[in-house]
Amino acid sequence: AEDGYDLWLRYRPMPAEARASYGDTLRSLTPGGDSPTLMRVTAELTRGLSGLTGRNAPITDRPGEGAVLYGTPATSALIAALDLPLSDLGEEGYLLRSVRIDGRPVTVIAGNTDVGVLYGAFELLRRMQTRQPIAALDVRSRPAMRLRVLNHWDNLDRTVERGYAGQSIWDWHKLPDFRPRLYEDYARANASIGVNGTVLNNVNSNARSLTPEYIAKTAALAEVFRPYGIRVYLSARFSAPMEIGGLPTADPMDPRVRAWWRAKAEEIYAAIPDFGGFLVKANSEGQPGPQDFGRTHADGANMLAEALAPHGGVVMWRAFVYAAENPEDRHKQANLEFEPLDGEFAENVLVQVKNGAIDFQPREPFHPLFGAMPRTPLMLELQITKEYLGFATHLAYLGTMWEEVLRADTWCPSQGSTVAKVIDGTAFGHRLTGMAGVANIGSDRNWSGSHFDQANWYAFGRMAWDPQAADAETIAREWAAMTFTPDPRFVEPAVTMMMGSRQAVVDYMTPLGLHHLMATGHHYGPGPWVDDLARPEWNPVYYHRANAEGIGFDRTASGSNAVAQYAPEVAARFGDPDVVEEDLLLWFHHVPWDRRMRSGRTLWEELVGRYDRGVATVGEMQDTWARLRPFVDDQRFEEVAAFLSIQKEEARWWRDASIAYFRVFADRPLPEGAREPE
Ligand code: GCW
Repeated sequence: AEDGYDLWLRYRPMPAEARASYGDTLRSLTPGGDSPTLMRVTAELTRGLSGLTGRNAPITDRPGEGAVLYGTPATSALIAALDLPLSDLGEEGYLLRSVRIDGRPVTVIAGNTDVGVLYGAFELLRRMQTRQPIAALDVRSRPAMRLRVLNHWDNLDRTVERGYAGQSIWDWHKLPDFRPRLYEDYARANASIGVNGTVLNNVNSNARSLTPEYIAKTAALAEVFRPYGIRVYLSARFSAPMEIGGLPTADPMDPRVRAWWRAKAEEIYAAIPDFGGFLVKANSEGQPGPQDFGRTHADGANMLAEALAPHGGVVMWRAFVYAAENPEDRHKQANLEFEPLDGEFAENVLVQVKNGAIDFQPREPFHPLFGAMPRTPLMLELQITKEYLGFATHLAYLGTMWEEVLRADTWCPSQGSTVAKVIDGTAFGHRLTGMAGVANIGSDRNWSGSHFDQANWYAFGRMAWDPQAADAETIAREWAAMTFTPDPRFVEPAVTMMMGSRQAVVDYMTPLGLHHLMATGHHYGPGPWVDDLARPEWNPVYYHRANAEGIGFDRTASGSNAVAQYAPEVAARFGDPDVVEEDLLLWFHHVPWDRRMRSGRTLWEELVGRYDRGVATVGEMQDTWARLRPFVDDQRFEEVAAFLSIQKEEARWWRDASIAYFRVFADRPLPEGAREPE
């Protein structure tokens, strides 16, 4: 059935001509070793070649004409003899090359490690799936980032925080003994896009995940993932020494607490020798942390780092903090807490920073911390699951959002220091680097809750491999070709639809820099009127600040002055309403309703226009999809079509509710031609 389970690893038969030519180029397999990883490579190539070309590729010891020879120089004399340029490919890079051995054409996949070879095998298959030539290959690639990690916000009871794809795929109850095929397919999918780590449990974490019982379960998953180059990590609850360790405190300066964490690390590494480390949400939204004991984030992180260091583990310490007691603009709080700690974190600590300062909104300016902590490795945290972009039913390709943040120029230390360069270490010479994505994976047959949300998982991996090179459109094209069909009559319109989809959500939910206007709790649907929540910064009215004069949050010197947390050049741009991009205008400025916009319309007219444009774009997406019917199987076609019609309804809902509400303040007529809200 075409239920989406195969993701982008969907090796359906090519058309006859292609089958013959690709099949002739790749006829047989010569593994250069028999490690667990190379056995997985053999399995994947076998599956891919037989699926795509319809021919079986026999396994041979000597590479004959059309062989694929794969392995490392360490385990294969044949590969060693080729004297390939592998030295600068690191531990995870790969080389694909068409060579001749004894006069016969052979395709080589080589790396310094078996995992590099695995990545190369997936690249070869990707080239076939996207119908690129493979007869004269000379490709070398290595990841620019060390940690490419999914963050599962999965609870031990199998609920998933902000998950819209069913239950958690981790069936804790049946682990460690029962390991369904699903776990291995999860690992295949991740390895195919270069993901090399996974944090199994929610950052709002339960200390039980660190008990012996759960360490054994985690070890079982680690065993499944290991041949695929994927390490497991756990979210650590800071107060665990009290909850499961029987200590009266979790103070990071207390020797008993330090000893407890050291022993815990030893226990974990005894079961999982390649355990990755801990992810920590501390002193944020009610989670325990070092500040409960009068200590800093650095004190807390360094204590855990000390426990993990002897085993090679890392701490990913989150900067997503905003305190109830702090009256400052929420936008500023992470910088206020973390900037002063720059330089104080241990060597194996990364500070993990969301792309924007508020919370995964449809559009945010880049987080000011990226230009403010040169002496600390900063990890970028993206949200693959669409908490604020319509859950799984709204089609929103996030590649464009992530490309926008990666390309944003922090101007720190100088022009051109993009967020990509900050996180990949080139801006400040850090070697410990990483990118995290909050997973959108669940137990739904299609993994992600919707077919198009698979693209966001895919894009995350591809972008984490090399953030400076990340190109949302190329990635969308690859994904669409692999997941549906490489026929350009499908791919081109589908990619156009994807590329415009996130802007459409911005337009119908939070245009022109508006943000955090969603309904309470579940974050689905509009709630710009909400102003009765316990903490001021939870209320949408705190963010839009609409009144009779205008709308928007003044974050310049006359307001919260959050702009001053950016480098002066960036602050100057964001801080000037005539210069800042209109898509961020109301993020930084409180703007009069009659201000002239670049279109010549007033702000009020422009606002309504953007809402209308968002709704209209969804209509166009529906039309596009309808035209693509001939290229898509019925099951997936119908599912996507049904979701698009939900999205259309709800785009209207957002538009109508927002316009009806803001109009009370604007007190101006709807622009000519605009539909009355229902
Ligand atoms: O976006 C908010 C979410 C919370 C989440 C928190 C965080 C895990 O609404 O559900 O908790 O961010 O990132 O810690």
